[in-house]
Amino acid sequence: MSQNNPSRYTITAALPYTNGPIHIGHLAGVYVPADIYARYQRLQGKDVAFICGSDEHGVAIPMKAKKEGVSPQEIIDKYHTIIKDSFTEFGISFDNYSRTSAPIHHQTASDFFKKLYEQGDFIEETTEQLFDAEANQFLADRFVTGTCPKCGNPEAYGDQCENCGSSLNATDLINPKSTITGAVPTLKETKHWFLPLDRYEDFLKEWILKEHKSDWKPNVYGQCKSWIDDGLKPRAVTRDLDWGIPVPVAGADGKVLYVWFDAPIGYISSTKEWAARENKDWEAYWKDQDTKMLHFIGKDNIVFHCIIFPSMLKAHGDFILPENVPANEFLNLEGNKLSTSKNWAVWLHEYLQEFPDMQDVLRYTLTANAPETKDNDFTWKDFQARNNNELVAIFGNFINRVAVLTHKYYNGVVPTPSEFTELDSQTLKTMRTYPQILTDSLERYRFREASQELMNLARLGNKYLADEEPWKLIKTDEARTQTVMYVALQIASALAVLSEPFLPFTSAKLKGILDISSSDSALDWKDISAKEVLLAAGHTINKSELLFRKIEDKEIEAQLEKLEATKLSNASTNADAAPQKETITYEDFAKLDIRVGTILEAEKMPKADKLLVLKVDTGIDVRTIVSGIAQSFKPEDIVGKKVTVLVNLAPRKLRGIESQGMILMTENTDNKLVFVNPDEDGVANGEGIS
Ligand code: B3M
Ligand code: ZN
Repeated sequence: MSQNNPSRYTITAALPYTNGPIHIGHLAGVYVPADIYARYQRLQGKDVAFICGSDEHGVAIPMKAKKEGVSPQEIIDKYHTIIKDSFTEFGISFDNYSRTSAPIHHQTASDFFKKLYEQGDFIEETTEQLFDAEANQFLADRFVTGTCPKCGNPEAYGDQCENCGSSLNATDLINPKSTITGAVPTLKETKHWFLPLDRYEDFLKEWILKEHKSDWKPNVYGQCKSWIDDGLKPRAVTRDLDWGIPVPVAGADGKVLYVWFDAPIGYISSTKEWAARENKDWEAYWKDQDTKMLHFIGKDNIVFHCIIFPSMLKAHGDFILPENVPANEFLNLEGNKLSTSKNWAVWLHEYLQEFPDMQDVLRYTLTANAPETKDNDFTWKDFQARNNNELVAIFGNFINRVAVLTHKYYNGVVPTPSEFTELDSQTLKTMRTYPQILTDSLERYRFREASQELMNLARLGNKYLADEEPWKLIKTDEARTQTVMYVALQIASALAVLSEPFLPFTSAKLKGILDISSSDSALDWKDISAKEVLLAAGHTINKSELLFRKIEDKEIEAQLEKLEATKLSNASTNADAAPQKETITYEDFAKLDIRVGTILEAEKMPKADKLLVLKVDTGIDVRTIVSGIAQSFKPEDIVGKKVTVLVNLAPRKLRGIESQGMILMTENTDNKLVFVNPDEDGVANGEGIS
């Protein structure tokens, strides 16, 4: 079911964490599609609140602060400003960009919690949670990583696995490890408030599985269905942390609201802030059934926006629910996952230094190649091709010809047409179908498709000029040339209007060239199909200027070299590496007797999943070593392997077998165990390591 033709839209875009600047992945996944949609609805004459703000709570912020040796407040102030500026520079037309540290948000989130608390919507429970004794800190969310119980990803976070999108509780993780100290956590009791999601199962089944089966994107619907089918569990909405919104009830000292409890309420607070400034009624945008609410997000945020936040809204009772949650998949960069910690990204502020005034090129490339239905790859070559072959060669070329010839032949005055030929009428008729074509794609959140249709309109114009060749016609048939130029100018006007959601800077420039920015000549979306004349004969246009410029090979090579340099520096620093241990003396090291050996025999330890029993030639003897590597190696594959052995480790009995040493192991980049391997020619068993 979907609302037909609502008059009011609340469009939210995920609140970015202020723990770093934003990159192309953020733009492609969330902000460009959201902005296209918001601009498009405004052009349709709809009442739009396009809402966003910075997400300044949660574990990510104090972690980043610690890393940079500054206070969390300094971190959020710094990145809030950088992020906000990037949005403005890329034309993301938020009606309001707030921040969750704002007093209005603290108040709104506290009140929301209190209402649910007073209604008895939470379960208060003392449970055992992961605790890092060394850091004296409970471990949840990003303070802890471990293996995802659903997909086996060894780097899942305490609240979520970024590989399979599952939402997790920290205690679900297999082999949890503190990200603060690297320690294996212990369990310690603490009290928290839980939102019993299981109570909302029936509601979610009805609302998502029945009502939105056909209008939500398959990736979104599929994820929701699998969570609901798995059975929902109560989820803690408070944390033991000193950064965040204090839990506003008695007996909750040292506890704050879980960031995913307060952040979506940030959409409400940001709407309130805007409404107060604009003298509007915020409640209409959150409570009126005639409002269509949409959440634009990345796929890792689906559970929070489709399951948890709607359950909170439902529990609260006064609010409407999102009509759709058009989440995107992820964007990769040159074949690798975008990563802030590995600096594998195109940062928006850096892009603008290198490609000044070329915001629309990036907006267009990211839209044409958006990760709408599957993860997608951004490549610099594709960026260059989209620019040179589409924006420059089709859109830009068409407009340039129209503007230059209008000045050359008519001093910039739109000529009077004579009789239309069949081709003229057909071309204008096709032009008039474009608002509907774009609407059909945009209303289904198919932004890639829409961007290609927009380019098809430019193609229509380009082809029309190429077929009619006014630059030749002018020598033989002046009247016909006037008609051709008139038709071309109508298409240019249509492009100026219809490109606005996608290419706002270009659209503004083009409206400037055509001089259709002033209110008496302004056009909107519907006018393109409804008006007989878009640009009247006798109207004077302004001087032509180029809309796009060609991107040279050397500019692309420079970008690729920059990424190559990042790869090299990443190879020498490992972002996942554990912190260095305490310093030791050479005497401490010299106590270790480490030698080269060869595995002679290997077999599985009966009734133990992890253990192999090895016979190892150490050069001084042949001895038995029990090693916990059975999940990484098959016994038959390792016989004959050269290995490094700690031979003077005190013997220890494992399942009744005495292990007389330890094989040194490490992990490869796939987190698989591998031998520390002295694989040089001619190293004999028994050689020491020093
Ligand atoms: N701060 C964005 C992220 O996961 C997260 C979104 C909150 S939206 C309410 O990067
Ligand atoms: Zn997973």
